[in-house]
Amino acid sequence: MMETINHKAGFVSIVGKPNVGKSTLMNVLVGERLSIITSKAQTTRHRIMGILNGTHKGTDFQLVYSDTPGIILPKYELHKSMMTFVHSSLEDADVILFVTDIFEKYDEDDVINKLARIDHVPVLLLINKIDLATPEQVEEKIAHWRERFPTQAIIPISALKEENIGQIFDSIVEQLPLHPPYFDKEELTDKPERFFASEILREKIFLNYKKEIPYSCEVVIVSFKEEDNLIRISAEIYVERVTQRAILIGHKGESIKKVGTQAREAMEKFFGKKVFLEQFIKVEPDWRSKAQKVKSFGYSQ
Ligand code: GDP
Ligand code: K
Ligand code: MG
Repeated sequence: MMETINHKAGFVSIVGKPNVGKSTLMNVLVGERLSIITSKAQTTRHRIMGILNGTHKGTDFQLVYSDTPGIILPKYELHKSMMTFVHSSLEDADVILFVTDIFEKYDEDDVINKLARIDHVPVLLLINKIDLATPEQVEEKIAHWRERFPTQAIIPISALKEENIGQIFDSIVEQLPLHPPYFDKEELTDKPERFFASEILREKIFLNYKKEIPYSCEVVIVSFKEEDNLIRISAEIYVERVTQRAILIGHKGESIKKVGTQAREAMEKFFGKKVFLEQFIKVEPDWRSKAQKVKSFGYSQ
């Protein structure tokens, strides 16, 4: 059994508009110690970005940083997805990091009004990129947000220059509830590239097919080879039935081709390199009920 005494654990949701610095902040917060779990532990509610295990003031903790699938969608989808997010996933978070930057204006945004009214979950409002502003501009921005967030913590930061990061970290861990680890520490893997490649492909499958298909698919990145200017990625997509494979492939292979193109483009953007993506669709009857098979979907190599 897992240790339950004197252990803190919780979900930390990082939300905010594109380019405010969420990924940069996440990387700084988890640092070298980033570990990612296998995709079988994903839930539809949380898109797990990183897990951090550690000790803070004598207490072991497990922080599960997450994002929701909608938050990484392009801008035109953002409002809608943030609304969905506000309605569903916020209830699950133990701490919310709401990231904005020094330039952002949110004047007429009802998403913000909703966030400001959250009182069951601590929200840390982080004003990022203060390295690009004068102290007066930072003060002005804090005052601007203070009106909307009278009770929440407002922390000016620079994710890039790692300013005030310790303060965020302390606040997060202090707000975490006592809880045993959500994810077995033994099962964590340190292969984030594969994890992100599989997450990107999963997301594209999710966006291109109706509900049953995404839920009956499992994506396994069987090889991930990084060369000078290119990453070669081979992915296997497991489905449970021949009929599901047919839907996945689509008329003359058009559906899977579209998924592959979208996934490749997103991977290129994410990794900052050209990607060569191969996809193989395999039928594995009832893979879900085969615990061993599912286990082998991990990235143990
Ligand atoms: P995300 O879309 O919210 O995940 O934002 P990213 O983390 O990808 O950052 C978007 C851009 O802002 C990148 O070019 C980052 O280097 C830059 N950036 C992030 N944090 C800071 C910061 O504190 N200061 C400055 N000057 N740039 C930052
Ligand atoms: K970005
Ligand atoms: Mg990002």
